[in-house]
Amino acid sequence: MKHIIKSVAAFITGLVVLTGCNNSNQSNSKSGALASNVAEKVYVAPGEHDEFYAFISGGFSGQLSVYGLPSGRLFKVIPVFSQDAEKAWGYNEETKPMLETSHGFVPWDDAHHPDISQTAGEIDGRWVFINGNNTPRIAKVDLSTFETTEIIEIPNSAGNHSSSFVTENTEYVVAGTRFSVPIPQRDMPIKDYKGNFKGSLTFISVEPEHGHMDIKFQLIMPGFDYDLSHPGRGKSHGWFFFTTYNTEEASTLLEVNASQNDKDFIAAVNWKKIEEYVNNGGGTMMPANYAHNVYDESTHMATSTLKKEVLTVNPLEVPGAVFLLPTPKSPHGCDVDPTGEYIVGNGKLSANLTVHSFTKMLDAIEKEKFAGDAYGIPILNFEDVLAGSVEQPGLGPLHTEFDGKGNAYTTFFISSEVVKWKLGTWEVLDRQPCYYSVGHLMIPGGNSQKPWGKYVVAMNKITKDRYLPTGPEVTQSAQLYDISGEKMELLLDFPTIGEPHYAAGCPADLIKPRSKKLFPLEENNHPYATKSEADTKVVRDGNIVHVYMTMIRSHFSPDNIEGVKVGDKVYFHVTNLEQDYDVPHGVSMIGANTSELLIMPGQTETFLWEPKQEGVWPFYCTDFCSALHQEMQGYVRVSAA
Ligand code: CUK
Ligand code: CUA
Repeated sequence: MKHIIKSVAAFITGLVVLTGCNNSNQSNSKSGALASNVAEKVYVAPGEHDEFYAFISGGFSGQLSVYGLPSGRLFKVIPVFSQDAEKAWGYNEETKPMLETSHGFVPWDDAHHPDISQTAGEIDGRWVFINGNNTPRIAKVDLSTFETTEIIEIPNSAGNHSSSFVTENTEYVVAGTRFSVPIPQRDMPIKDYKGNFKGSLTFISVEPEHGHMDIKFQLIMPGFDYDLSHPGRGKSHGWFFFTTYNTEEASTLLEVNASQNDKDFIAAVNWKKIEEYVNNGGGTMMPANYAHNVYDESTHMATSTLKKEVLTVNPLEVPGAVFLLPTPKSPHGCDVDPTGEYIVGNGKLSANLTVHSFTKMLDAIEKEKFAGDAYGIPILNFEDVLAGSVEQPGLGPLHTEFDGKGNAYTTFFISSEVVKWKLGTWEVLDRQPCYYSVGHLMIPGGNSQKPWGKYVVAMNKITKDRYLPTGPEVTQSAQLYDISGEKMELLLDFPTIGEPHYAAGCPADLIKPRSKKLFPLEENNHPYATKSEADTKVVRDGNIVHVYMTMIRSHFSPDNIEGVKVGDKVYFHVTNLEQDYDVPHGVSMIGANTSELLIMPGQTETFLWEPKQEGVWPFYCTDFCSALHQEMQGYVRVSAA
């Protein structure tokens, strides 16, 4: 056995070396000379488990995918802001409400930044939050079921990009607008942007036990674009930092490109102060439309509620709550180190990487050393808050993560590399090429007080020749590096779903013990649940027909249904009576304008069928569940209306 593993490992190593040698773009790279033990470092033997979970965003697929590290194996794709025929997400009657918004049913979004909940500044493995950029939303995925259980729409927001990052005790998940827009929305000339369009930074409270989300307040900000954010931690707990661009407040960025401000800002927000203000009755209720969708684990059903108002706060009403830190030049990522002292502004067009000091910021605020307040908000002096800068580390810095050993890792999009540098001395320690044009990177826990600084995953924007060609569209790609030693070592390429932006990771041991194996039948509170075959029935109510159906290895009950008419709306409410781990059944109906249902043990799901033609129409189980799976089938007789 051991011998086989060794030779498989050697074979994989051989492949990696070959790929590396084939690559023209890496004369200075070490991947052409990978150490012989590289394959063993990512090899997880059959039946063994990976050490880490990685949750990688699916970008424009609207999904979140779950990988193991170090193997790079894909375990699951969780539909969030998408319809998914595999799981019937957004197709069955139970989950359709999850995709409702104030604009109606929107079964798509652009999902960028997953962030795992934290307790006392450390990843706790309970929930993953993720943003939808396009129709601004924040979703919560429960890591006991790996299902999306809540989605809240963000009013007065557009682009929703500097989202969804959590504070140290998951007090809040925070969502920042990308675009400034008229607040409240109204018909007005676009050219009158300046002074009229506003940004919004939304603080969504997270109830500690079940994670129920609610918008606590919305900070109405100057008309910048807000790019990314991160919470303070440790000494800077209670603060939140946001990068901005278009501080010119221009309606077309062509103009900005011509007259680019030398510096944009990192907005520092003392959310504790605003929370106190709001708790004392501060702020203004404003009309706003937004949907709040909740999936109930006990009924296995979602409900969508349209909310009508939101509490807004003007920062000028709360002195000492918001400050602007000048930061060159079009900063993208805004990353805070594990101690909470350093705030890294990744200026995309800047030659150097700017790092601000939280201590110096507080000091300058205390001494009231301000450079001005052009927007009514105090602007600090660049020199007063600068901790240091990494000189010419690379081109096009985007994002930074931390290993908890005093090192930072920054991605450079243009020079296509990850650069390791030292916090405090700002010296560059190592650099490794990425294939190609890296966006985000992720160290498990790398945006918490306690990173597990063993691996970094780079998520690349361009794949080109890294895999077998698949026509014009090639897979997106991630790369895994070992960062346990002094030098980074490339271990693995693995394909990803959609466009991965950010990812979040943590040790599997934080999640595995909480993982649900099935849904106990006695706890199923679905209003149409059928808990034994004896209770199955077909009930007509006008032209609506309810089929109370059960499934168990390997038959449906009832399996012959008569009395249905053309033009009826037939709801199949199907309960899986199994109580064993990993025995789902599926059900599908010919001509149904929906997907199949894949129903977990103890769960009830519903699909709607509207028969258009007389006849006798079959249905069958879609999931190979037993030796008699193929026999798991039935008929519905449809008569003339
Ligand atoms: S963004 Cu994609 S590479 Cu949405 Cu976090 Cu920087
Ligand atoms: Cu049940 Cu196949």
